[in-house]
Amino acid sequence: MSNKHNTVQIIGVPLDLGASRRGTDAGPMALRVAGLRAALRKMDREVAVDIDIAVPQKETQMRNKDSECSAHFKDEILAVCTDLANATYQALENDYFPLITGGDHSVAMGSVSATSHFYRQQQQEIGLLWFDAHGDMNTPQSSPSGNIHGMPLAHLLGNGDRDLVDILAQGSKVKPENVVLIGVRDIDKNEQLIIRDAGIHVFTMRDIDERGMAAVSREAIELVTKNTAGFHLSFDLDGCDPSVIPGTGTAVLGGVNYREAHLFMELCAESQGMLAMDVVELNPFLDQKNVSAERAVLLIQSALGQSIL
Ligand code: B3U
Ligand code: MN
Ligand code: MN
Repeated sequence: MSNKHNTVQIIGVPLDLGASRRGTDAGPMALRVAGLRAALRKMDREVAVDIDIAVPQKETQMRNKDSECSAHFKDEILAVCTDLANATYQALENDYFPLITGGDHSVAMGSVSATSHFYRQQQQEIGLLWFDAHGDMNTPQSSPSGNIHGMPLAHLLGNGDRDLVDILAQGSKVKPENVVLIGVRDIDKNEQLIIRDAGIHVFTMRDIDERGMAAVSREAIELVTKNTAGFHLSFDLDGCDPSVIPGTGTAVLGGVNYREAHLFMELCAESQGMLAMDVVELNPFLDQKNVSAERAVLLIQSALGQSIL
């Protein structure tokens, strides 16, 4: 288990069909404007040619959000995630480190499916570290909103809509004991029961308050690396406090502060176990002069091994 993928490949997924609010489709662009590529080059990282996944705009879809439907834009999101899964798989085959820039969090159904499938071909399991204010454990049946960005983790664990579960390969992509949810503070009523039954590890903001970010992060990383080839980090920017990341659609008070987020990223880098990474839910239309994107770039640098000294 080592992070030998020195060449990074940025895979942009301008998707906002999984959320009610428009705008995360401009996330990959905002990260480019904030200098993501140059920041990686400054760290002596090779950066492969970017890939952009084609995503339809809401207004071009005949069948618009339907209040009867329990998983809005399912067909479109399934197609995007399948394309993304193929692109991420190809990046891993090329020995690149895939850096997936969203886009709403639905994209993780594609990216994590690829990391999982790639390592399962080698008879290895992956860990999944899910940094988020939310649980993302709803199914179409439990969801209060019908928004698929509240459901990706459930689907990666094998629950929910069959087509979304079966992206790239049939069935669940991660074992619950190898999954850690961290930073959570906003869970729906039905989702609470689902999370309790799922058998995944959860560190809430209360755990971080009581034990400190260093101890919680170290335990989380230990859990996702113990019996695995390494871990996929799925980083929802709304896990950070809204004062740090104002540019996100479902901000929740009381999140991880700027230094804690860097520490988490630094510990991820130090573990040398990270196999791929998503950075999602950036909404530049809600941002203040692109500061959230600029901070996200700095956090990505920490995750990829930038140290202070
Ligand atoms: N749990 C709610 C809200 C939500 C989940 N993820 C985000 N928001 N970003 C839902 O709609 O499932
Ligand atoms: Mn999320
Ligand atoms: Mn979230």
